Amino acid sequence: MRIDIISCVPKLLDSPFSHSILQRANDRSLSEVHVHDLREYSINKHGHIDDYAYGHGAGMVLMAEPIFNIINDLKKEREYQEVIYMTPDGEVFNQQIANHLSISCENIIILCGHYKGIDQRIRDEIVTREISIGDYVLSGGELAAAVVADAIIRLLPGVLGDETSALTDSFQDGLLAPPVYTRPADWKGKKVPDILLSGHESKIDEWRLEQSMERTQERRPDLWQKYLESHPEVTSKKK
Ligand code: 6GU
Repeated sequence: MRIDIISCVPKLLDSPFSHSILQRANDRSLSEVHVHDLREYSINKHGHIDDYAYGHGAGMVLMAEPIFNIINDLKKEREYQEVIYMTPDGEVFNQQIANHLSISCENIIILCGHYKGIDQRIRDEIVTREISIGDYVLSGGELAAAVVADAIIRLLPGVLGDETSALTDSFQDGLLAPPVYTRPADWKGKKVPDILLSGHESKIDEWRLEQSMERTQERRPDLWQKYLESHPEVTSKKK
C-alpha cells in the first residue's frame, strides 16, 4: 500500500513513520508513506497557499488551486482508491473504517487541513471521504493523519507477526482487550491470576473472553450494547 500525505507542515510527519512497526512495514516494502509539502504548489511568488475566507471574520482558508494541482500530479502517476480529508467535522474514525481501508485500497491520498480548513469546492469535487479522529480540535490534520495511517498499515498482511496479531486487538471483535501479565508471577505480593499459569488453553481463552466482556461492559457501555445486538447467544447473565 502507498499513502501520500499532503500537508503544509510536513515536518510534523517526519517521525511517526520512521520507528518501530511502521518503519518495519516500510523496510519490508509492505507500505510506503510519502509526505508532500503543499507549499511547493503555491501559485504566487509569495509562496502563499491560503487566503482570507469570504464573509467576515472567518480566518484563513487553504486555496483550491494548489491542492487541486498536487492531487492531479499524484493521480497522473497512479490510481487512488480514496482521497481522504482530515477534518474535525468528518466521520469519526474507528477500527471498522481502518479494516475497510486496509483491505480495499492500494493507494490513498490523505489531505491535512490547517487554519480554518480548505476551500469547500475541493471537498465537494475531489475528496472521497472525510475523517475525524474524535470530538476535540487539533491544530492541524497531521497528527490525525498519522493516527489513521498507523491504524491502516499495521493491518496489512505481514506487518504484524503472529505474536502481535491484529486479531486479538481491542475493538477487532467489538470488545476491549483483556488484561495481560508477564514475569514475575508474584510482584510485590501481587499475583498473576492462576488460570494464566495453568497451561489450560481453552480455559485461558474462556477467561480472556470473560475479562474482555467485563471491561467492555464497565468502560464502554456503548460498545457493549452493540456487542449484545450482534451476539444474541450471549446470555442474560452478562446482560
Ligand atoms: Cl482530522 N483534524 C483536526 N484539526 N482536529 C481534529 C481532527 C482532525 N480529528 C479530531 N480533531
